[in-house]
Amino acid sequence: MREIRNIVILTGAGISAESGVATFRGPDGLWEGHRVEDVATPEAFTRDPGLVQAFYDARRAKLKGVEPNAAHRALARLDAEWPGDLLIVTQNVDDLHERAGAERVLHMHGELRSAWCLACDGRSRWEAPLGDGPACPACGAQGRMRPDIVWFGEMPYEMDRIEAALVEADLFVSIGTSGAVYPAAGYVQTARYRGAQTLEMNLEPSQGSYFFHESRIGRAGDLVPAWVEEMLG
Ligand code: BJW
Repeated sequence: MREIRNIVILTGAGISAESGVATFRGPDGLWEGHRVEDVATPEAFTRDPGLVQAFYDARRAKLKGVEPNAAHRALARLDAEWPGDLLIVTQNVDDLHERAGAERVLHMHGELRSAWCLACDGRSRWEAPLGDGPACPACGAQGRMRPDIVWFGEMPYEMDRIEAALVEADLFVSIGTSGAVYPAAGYVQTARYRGAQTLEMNLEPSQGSYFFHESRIGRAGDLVPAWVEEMLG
């Protein structure tokens, strides 16, 4: 096995579940009660912007009441203390990695606390509702702000940077993601093909579980701190 210096960590909704943020799939998932096509596609936004804005306004408001958990804090510690390259690629649109103190974080599916102005193409930090059609702080256009979220059929952010990190990775770790959504679901294969060791930590085997060298099954809040201790110990 080659020495581990460069680490890429992919996180999904499962890492925030113990903080009280809903996951997507499964019995209590966010998609329960919503059809994906009704809220998470650009077509849905064109058809019914009020419904889509309300869905994201409610989730943005809920963020104020949640805190990072032991898994976020452990990754922040690894980020601070790991001497090699490290990149946390999160599919999550919450800001719990940052609030735990992690710095090397990339949000491939966008962020709830960011708004995208369709008039000037600018992004602004955003805490308030978007449903009432606020003006863009950059260009002043009224009612042209949408959630800065990557919907189905849209290109995830920073694909080149992610690809470059995967190619250089000695270790790829996936935490709390079902492996149902591409391109993130394919990252284990990219990293493994380039010689990385691969590890997943999830409540249950993910859809791509057989691509990983090792699967640890359990809660992120238990598994991730123990793994970080192994890495730094
Ligand atoms: C715990 C736990 C605990 C619970 N501890 N674990 C056919 C084949 C292949 C691809 C496609 C296809 N048809 C269409 C596509 C492309 C499409 C896609 O993948 N569709 C699939 C449905 C098949 N992808 C796209 O459109 C993407 N864009 C794209 O591909 O552009 C073109 C392109 C091509 C090639 C290269 C590059 C680009 C865009 C995808 C955008 C995804 N957006 C969403 C919603 C918006 C954000 C939001 O509203 O918040 O992002 S979908 C939703 O799923 C969200 C998530 O980030 C994403 C992944 O979900 P995640 O995180 O895995 O959550 P869950 O709920 O699925 O799983 C949670 C897991 O945690 C479970 O396993 C639990 O067991 C576990 N867990 N508690 C540990 N305590």
